[in-house]
Amino acid sequence: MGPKISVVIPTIEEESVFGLIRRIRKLLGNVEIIVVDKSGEAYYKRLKATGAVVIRQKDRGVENAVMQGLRHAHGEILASTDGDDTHDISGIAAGVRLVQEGKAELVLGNRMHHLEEGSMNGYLRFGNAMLSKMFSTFYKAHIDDVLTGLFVVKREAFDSIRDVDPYRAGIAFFAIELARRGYRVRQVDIKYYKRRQGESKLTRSKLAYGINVASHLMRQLRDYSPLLVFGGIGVLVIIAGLVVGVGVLLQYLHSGTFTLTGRALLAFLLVVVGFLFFVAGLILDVLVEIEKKLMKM
Ligand SMILES: Nc1nc2c(ncn2[C@@H]2O[C@H](COP(=O)(O)OP(=O)(O)OP(=O)(O)O)[C@@H](O)[C@H]2O)c(=O)[nH]1
Ligand SMILES: [Mg+2]
Repeated sequence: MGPKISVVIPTIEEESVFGLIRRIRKLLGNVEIIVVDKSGEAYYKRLKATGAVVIRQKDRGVENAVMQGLRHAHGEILASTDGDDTHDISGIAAGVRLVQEGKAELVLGNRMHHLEEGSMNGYLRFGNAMLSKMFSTFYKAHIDDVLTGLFVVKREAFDSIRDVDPYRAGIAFFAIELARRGYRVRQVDIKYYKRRQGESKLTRSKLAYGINVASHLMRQLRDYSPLLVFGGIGVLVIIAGLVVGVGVLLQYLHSGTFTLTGRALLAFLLVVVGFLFFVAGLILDVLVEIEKKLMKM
């Protein structure tokens, strides 16, 4: 017998959920299925009849829904996939294998190599690519689809964030929070289908989601790689100072006179400020390293 698996499905009146539940059982056998529902009474009754655990969501947002479901889960390995049945659920089995083999604590289903025609528009593809690139750079991972709706996570990793209040970033919330705690994030390729039924529940907020993911990634950069940010700014300012100062030096070498006082002062200031930025980055970097060590204890 393999490990106990729990699968969380967020849904708002998605008709596809019923077929999805059947197929998950067929593919994964005896798994715990937890549906987090924000729909009407009739739909709720039909959900209960499937035998899945059904949680009625009181607050809003897909990340809150998934968080609630995961908090209720009993599995050793936890997973989540969208209720509109657009993600290829064989990705759950592949993700479980990677986690079991000890190769990652979080596995994201990467849809970008197998997009069904019409499943994702150009804006979203571009935005997703940008955010995934940022994520991969900051966390030294190789992720192409940080906005995916399918993921698998090891219980112990999830437990480290179970009390965190989700921010509005969809599944990227989980990826960011786990990566910043040092858990390894990998991906498995999955197919992505276009919606067969119903309408998008996130359409209006997609831009807001994207901006929020970007701003949280930037915050991580500021908090967690201060040497890169402050050191980088410092180096740029020092270079600017040197560029300004070189004219003063050339004049002095040529004519032996020194008339460009304002320019010299500016150059001097820039170099000093740049140096201070650099030192601040170094100090913050040491503090962050200490904090990271303390968080792991
Ligand atoms: N419980 C719950 N489920 C939600 C909420 N928002 C979205 N969902 C579900 O989360 C899944 C993802 O939402 P979608 O509307 O499919 O988002 P999307 O995939 O970006 O949009 P489409 O490309 O149109 O499918 C779906 O199963 C939704 O029903 C929410 O606030 N609460
Ligand atoms: Mg969808």
